[in-house]
Amino acid sequence: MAIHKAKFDKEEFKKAVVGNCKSLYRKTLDEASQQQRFQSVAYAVKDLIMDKWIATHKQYDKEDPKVVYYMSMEFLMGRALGNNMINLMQYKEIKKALEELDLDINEIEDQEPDPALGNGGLGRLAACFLDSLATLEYPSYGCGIRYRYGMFKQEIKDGYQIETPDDWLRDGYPFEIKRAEYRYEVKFGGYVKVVKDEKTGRDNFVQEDYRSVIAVPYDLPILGYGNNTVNSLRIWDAEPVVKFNLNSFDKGDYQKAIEEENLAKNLVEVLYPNDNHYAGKELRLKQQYFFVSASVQRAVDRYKNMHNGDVSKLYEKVTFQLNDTHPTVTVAELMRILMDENGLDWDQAWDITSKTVAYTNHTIMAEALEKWPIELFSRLLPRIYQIVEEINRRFVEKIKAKYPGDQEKIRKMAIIYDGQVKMAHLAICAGYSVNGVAKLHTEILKKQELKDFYEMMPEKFNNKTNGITQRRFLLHGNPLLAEWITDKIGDGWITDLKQIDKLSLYVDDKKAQQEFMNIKYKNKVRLAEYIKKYNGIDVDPNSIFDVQVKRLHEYKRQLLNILHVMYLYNKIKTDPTFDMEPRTFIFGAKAAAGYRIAKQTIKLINNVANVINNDASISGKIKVVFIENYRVSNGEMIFAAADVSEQISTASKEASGTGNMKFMLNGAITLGTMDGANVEIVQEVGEENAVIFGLSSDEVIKYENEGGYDPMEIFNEDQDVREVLMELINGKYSDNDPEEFRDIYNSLLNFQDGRRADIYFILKDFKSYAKAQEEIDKRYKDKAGWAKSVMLNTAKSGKFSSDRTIEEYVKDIWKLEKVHVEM
Ligand code: DL6
Repeated sequence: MAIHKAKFDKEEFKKAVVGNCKSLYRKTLDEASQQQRFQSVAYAVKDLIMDKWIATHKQYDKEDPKVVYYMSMEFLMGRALGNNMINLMQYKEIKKALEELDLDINEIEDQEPDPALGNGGLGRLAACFLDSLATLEYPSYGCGIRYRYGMFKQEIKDGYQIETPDDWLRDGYPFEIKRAEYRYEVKFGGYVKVVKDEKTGRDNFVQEDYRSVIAVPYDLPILGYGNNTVNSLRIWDAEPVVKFNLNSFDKGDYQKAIEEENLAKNLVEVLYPNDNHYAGKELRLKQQYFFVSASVQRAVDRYKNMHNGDVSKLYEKVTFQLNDTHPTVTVAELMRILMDENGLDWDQAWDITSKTVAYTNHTIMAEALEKWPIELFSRLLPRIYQIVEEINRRFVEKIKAKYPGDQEKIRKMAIIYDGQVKMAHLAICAGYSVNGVAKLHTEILKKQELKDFYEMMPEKFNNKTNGITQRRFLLHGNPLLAEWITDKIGDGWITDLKQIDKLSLYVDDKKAQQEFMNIKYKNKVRLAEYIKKYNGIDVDPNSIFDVQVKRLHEYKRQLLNILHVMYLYNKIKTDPTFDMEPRTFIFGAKAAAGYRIAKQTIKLINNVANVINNDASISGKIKVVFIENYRVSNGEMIFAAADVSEQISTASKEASGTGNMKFMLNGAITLGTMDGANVEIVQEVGEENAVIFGLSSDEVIKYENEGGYDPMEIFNEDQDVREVLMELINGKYSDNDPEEFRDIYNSLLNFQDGRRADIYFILKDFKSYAKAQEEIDKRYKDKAGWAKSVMLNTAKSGKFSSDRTIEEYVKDIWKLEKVHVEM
């Protein structure tokens, strides 16, 4: 790939920063606040982007390439300033220019709010994909929602999670531009009137008595690394149809005007803070249809403008990738636009739609599967519901034809059944591709969760193992290691991560090992300083940094981790001579606001931290830290500093994971189960360079199918486990209220609320996890062996670049051509 580095005029840039400060704030730089300085710098960087952004879209208009629209309720972008400087290949130059203005780049970067328009892995994956698409010169749009408040900010008070609003737009977001020229009306509610067209005799379907909002897009630039491509992330804001609805006043319809005002205001207010969990809220369905309708209307209009108004070959130039089922109304909305607004008949519209929409599944967790009650769905989206009903009717006919007399198949596969609209079934029925996100996950989909669909339409199913962008998670997040790698093997890895394998040559070289570990140490010092600043805890950078950062969910088993810490603490207390490498257990996790057990787990981790960190008798052998408000920006620093990457989900539950890849890239050893992409990580790096434990996915699935296991047996037979569990309810970690952790205790041992005990096999895997932890300790004692292993993790991470993933999507699903932008 030819890398293009644009000329940088330092003096011009400095002038722009000073000028921005003057025109935005009527201030000189030294008078300005840090936030104002950040804004002044960000606008100057945006200026460096604009010409490329214009050129890219001119080129797209000229060449008319096929475009992928990545439809996603979530884009967890992280900060843009540093990333944009990196992708412009001007990080060092800008840093120098800022120094000359007496500005420290780290402080400036720290002013930027993380645009946190996502919950976790799903949204971050979308952000990595956009980075890779632009770097690989593929035409794309990310389509989403401009949530007024992003993912909540987490504060920890007395060990409890407190959610506060993330007002990321408060000071204005410098990189976005409002595209008021692309406004679309989106209609909700009312009823559908059938009007016969006198001339054609066709039935026209007209929505009447509806409420509507105007969708207005904001574009954020997505820069390719070292090229001129600047794609767009298009996020939609909602405005009332007419701010002062004179029309409505005239008609005395004051109520309608108020309702529309409120509809617009509420629609984009918040991102639902649920990860892998479906909440079934009416507003959520409104949000889905809102951004889908606006995005599809725009995509079809753009296509028509370029093809003399003829939509019949839309699929040749447009593809919609559905990021999970959240945007699945795309299917029916596209049908509606093609039929009701462009006069196509059903078969034509279906032919186009089913060649245009593709679906990615990101979870097998039953509680994440979206099903909408037909009452709600049809009330909110009456025309869309009619279309879904007809899709369902035809699909059921097909099922009947293929499996005559098999009512069971219809029960399991119909789109509408039991009074619900099943979004995954709609996506699979209409999509031309269905993919999972890691090999194991795709196999489980085919054999278990989506077995019937796979049997009926095997040709649609494929795997695309997730990836991450090395530009953010190594080049930006770990500059010391990035520079060292470039020094050793050149900078080809930045756009071709496979090349990082060249580091394998150095893994036995003592000097290289020393250098690598020195960098790890410095990164640990950086994180230790952060922990001291925000947690007030001293941690020793010479201890093993053992890290679990990700959303808090029972299946991810942070509980297993902290129970093991409690067990280890008991061991040290009973035998003060117990020999172990000092360990710092680091956690970071947000829990969904209404997820009781997850929030209790956060409290438990903090309480355990409190007891252990204040016990001088264990001479600092263990420390426990809970990092508040884990997000992309502090994540970058955390990955760089980790020795051990905790990937301990119940096998079969984590579709892929992407944190596991970020740790690996930064030289950490995976301590994990054979779940999600861990399986492929182990394949790449070799079993001897990871530590694997626990039930396999087959074993878990077998237990599940056969009704689980009895955790009481373990409780009765294993004294260590029993001791730890008793500590959950004897007040050892909850002075004020010994009952504080009763729910956690019950979840492990008692059948309750219709749920089996220990459904995530924590006690079943406990001993094997404890052994794996001993193995980590043993391996760490062998300094050279450890250094070799972590270096191999970095060296063998080439497969896990999102560039590879995107090339696979392009080749197997999207069939895009590259567009090279010359300037
Ligand atoms: O594919 C991205 C990411 C995976 O790495 C995680 O394993 C998976 O849990 C996550 N899935 C979701 C599903 N959410 N819903 N609905 O976030 O996707």
